[in-house]
Amino acid sequence: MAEKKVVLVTGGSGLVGNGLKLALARDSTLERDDEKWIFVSSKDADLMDKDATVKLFEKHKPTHVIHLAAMVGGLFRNLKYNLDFLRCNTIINDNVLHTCQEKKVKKVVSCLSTCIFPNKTTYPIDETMVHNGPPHDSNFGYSYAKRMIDVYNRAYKAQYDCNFTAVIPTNVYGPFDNFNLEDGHVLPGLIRKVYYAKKDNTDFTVWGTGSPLRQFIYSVDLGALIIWVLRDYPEVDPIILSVGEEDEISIKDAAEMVVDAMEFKGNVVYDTTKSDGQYKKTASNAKLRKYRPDFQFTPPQQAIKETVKWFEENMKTDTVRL
Ligand code: GFB
Repeated sequence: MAEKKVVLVTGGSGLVGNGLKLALARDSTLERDDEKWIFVSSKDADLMDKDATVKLFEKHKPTHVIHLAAMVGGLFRNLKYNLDFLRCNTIINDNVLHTCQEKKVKKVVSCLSTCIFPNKTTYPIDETMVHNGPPHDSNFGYSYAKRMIDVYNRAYKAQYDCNFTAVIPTNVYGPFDNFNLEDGHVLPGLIRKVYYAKKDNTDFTVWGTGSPLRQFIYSVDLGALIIWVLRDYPEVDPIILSVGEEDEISIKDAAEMVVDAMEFKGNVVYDTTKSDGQYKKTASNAKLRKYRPDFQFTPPQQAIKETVKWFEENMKTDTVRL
């Protein structure tokens, strides 16, 4: 009888945590009888507190951990709170990873982000480039805290032979995202703004010029890939989880997809007084394709439509993070 696995997901109530739940629900072939999945959030334990972290692990006795808990935000929130992003994420990561080692967790998958790569870089970015220079100034706090997870993973491997690794997703979006204008990311921001432009019969204002380029990954696809990393990815070195370079689109393209998905007929205007942030952060998914040449990403038009549907339904029950 295979030994029972207990998979603890920190940050389980967020965008990526729900992406995991939706991935498991979407594809029954991902289910395993010997796995018990536990999704926890800051309501279950304050991971800034080491004792609370230990108590959480002693309660659930995880054999595997997917570590998603973090202080996260879009460009505009990062611009304002770089020190908070640095401190909070460093403390959380140290508490969680050290408790994983102390409790002999068999495998840990942590979540980084493509915005942590060097600002001055050649393209496409790949996994070997994480530490090759300072990140974009807009989010250096978050970026250095996240980069340290990769350093932690190598140190835990060297000193304790721990099997800790990390994934590097590009811009994630989907149901259960943060739709708050100041703190959220671009796609939820666009969906929220079109929703109110339709409701109030006003213009739809896109921030910036619309020219920056992004690779967007649907949270449900990301969830399916993280489950694969947990079960079958053998390396400590991080792996970029993204659509291909050729699937990179502009903010303007994304705005137009949201307009189509929501059948918005009003004016679309660009507020160029707002920052564009990084122009591009094109990442290679060659390493992922080496392992998973078969993986099919959800077409963005369909993924945006599913996200819009979730948003509109949940706006009726007031369960959207606005
Ligand atoms: O997702 P986002 O906020 O962050 O995207 P980044 C910012 C880009 O979208 C800028 C434009 O070019 C903005 O001008 N934009 C247009 C908007 N309309 C909006 C809007 O309504 N809301 C927002 N937020 N942007 C983040 C990092 O960078 O990437 C985070 O700061 C994280 O740390 C995330 O790693 C994945 O993609 O620029």
